[in-house]
Amino acid sequence: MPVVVDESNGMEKLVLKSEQGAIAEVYLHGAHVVSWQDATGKDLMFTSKQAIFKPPKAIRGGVPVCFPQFGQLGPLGQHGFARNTKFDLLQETADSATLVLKAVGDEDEKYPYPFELTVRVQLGQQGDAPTFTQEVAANNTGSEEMSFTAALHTYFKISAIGNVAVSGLDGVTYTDSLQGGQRMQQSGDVIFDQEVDRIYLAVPDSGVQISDSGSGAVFEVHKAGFPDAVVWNPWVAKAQAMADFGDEEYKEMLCIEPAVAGSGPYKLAPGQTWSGSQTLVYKAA
Ligand code: TA6
Repeated sequence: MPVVVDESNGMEKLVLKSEQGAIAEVYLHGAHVVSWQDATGKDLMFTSKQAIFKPPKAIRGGVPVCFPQFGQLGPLGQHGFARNTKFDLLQETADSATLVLKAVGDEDEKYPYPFELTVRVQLGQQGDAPTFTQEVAANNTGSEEMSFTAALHTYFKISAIGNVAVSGLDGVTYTDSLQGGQRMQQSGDVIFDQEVDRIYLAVPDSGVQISDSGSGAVFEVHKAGFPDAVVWNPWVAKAQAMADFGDEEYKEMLCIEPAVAGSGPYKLAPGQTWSGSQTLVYKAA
């Protein structure tokens, strides 16, 4: 499918469709995936009804690409500038797209390091389960060492926050962003009855799952290249504080974000490339 202009916001996007009928929409702005639906049209990712589709503003939902910085882990604005910048289309097929950001080093005076960031999105199928694979690669095209943190800040659509548990993190050390980065150890599944904002460190690449007792569905989160995983639900106060997020929308979303965060920053020598990926598997009831 060629690049199309979304009539509602005038922004360029690609609409990917798998052989089985799953659909994903990827904006050139930020190489931002804003939706992933199964073949029945069910939303598997969350995007706020109040999301602002007006560059350079990052879109609230889907998968913001956080690079060359995650959060406040560096001198740049929150989550770096890749999610606020338009990518070029390198390649596309019916069910995949590859986009690239060729940063020349003047995007932010605090980051005078040129790089190329490639983002590839691929829809697939694993038995009856639709899959979503996203690969990122950062190549240092400059003459100096560059360091970065990063995340694929994925917003999952869930039945209700009280219905979900995240497994696969038992015993994993995390830093609690709500407690000044205090190091803690996860005991059992992660459940949600308040704001949660945690960076889990050195997380196994497979085994993290979101189980939704409301729908009976399970999301499997597989990753590579990203050592950490961020778990975030804004809960009531933070939801009310975000203009591009509905006050009640915290109930229908959960972020699990493969990241180079607490285990970073990573460093790239001139000419060196780092790559990371996530593969999401949606198993309906
Ligand atoms: O995902 C964790 C986090 O760093 C939270 O602290 C919260 O700020 C969230 O990202 C959203 O950040 P944003 O800049 O998109 O509002």
